[in-house]
Amino acid sequence: MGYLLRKLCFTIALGAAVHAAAHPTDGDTAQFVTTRLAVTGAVQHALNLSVADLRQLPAQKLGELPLLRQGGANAGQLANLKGVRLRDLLEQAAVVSRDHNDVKKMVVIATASDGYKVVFSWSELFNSPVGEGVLVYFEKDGQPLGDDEGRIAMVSSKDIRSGPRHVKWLQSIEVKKIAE
Ligand SMILES: Nc1nc2c(c(=O)[nH]1)N[C@H]1C(S)=C(S)[C@@H](COP(=O)(O)O)O[C@H]1N2
Ligand SMILES: [Mo]
Repeated sequence: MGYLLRKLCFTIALGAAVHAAAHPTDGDTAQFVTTRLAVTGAVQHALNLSVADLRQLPAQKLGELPLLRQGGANAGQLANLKGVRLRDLLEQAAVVSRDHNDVKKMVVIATASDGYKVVFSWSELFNSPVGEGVLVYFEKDGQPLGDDEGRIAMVSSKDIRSGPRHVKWLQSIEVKKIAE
């Protein structure tokens, strides 16, 4: 096989593997279920919280939220959620900033147990209307979250299309300064 052909095959195989990892099939989702959430990185107090710990923070509720995919297609909806604001978690962990311009160069990376990741900027969370709607949630219809997204998940309810930043099986939150 010529070099280019081999390279092409490798690229296709890799693409398929990455795609499979990002879209676990229903039925084998139990392996992704998370029961604790770590808050790490540029924070004064790293946190490792159970659902019971999350319940100690001020509760937020979310009624109904249609989910749209990145391309605009319908991806169902979320309803009757209970959780806490990501902002409140970050305030508890206390973001480290040496001077008042540091936070403007920080991002918050949310990682799920299947490797899915989404990013927020500090400014988006603390200085824009988006922050108000970013909910780390653990309850739906008064019940713990099912294996399809639980036991801890997150959604950015003020996004134009809220499918992409609906993070199932949320595992960690990392605060990181990405520019000097
Ligand atoms: N943990 C995790 N959450 C995720 C994803 C993922 O691959 N893993 N995909 C996201 C995307 S891009 C969309 S549109 C919604 C809907 O995903 P679905 O394909 O499972 O319906 O979940 C989001 N949350
Ligand atoms: Mo998506």
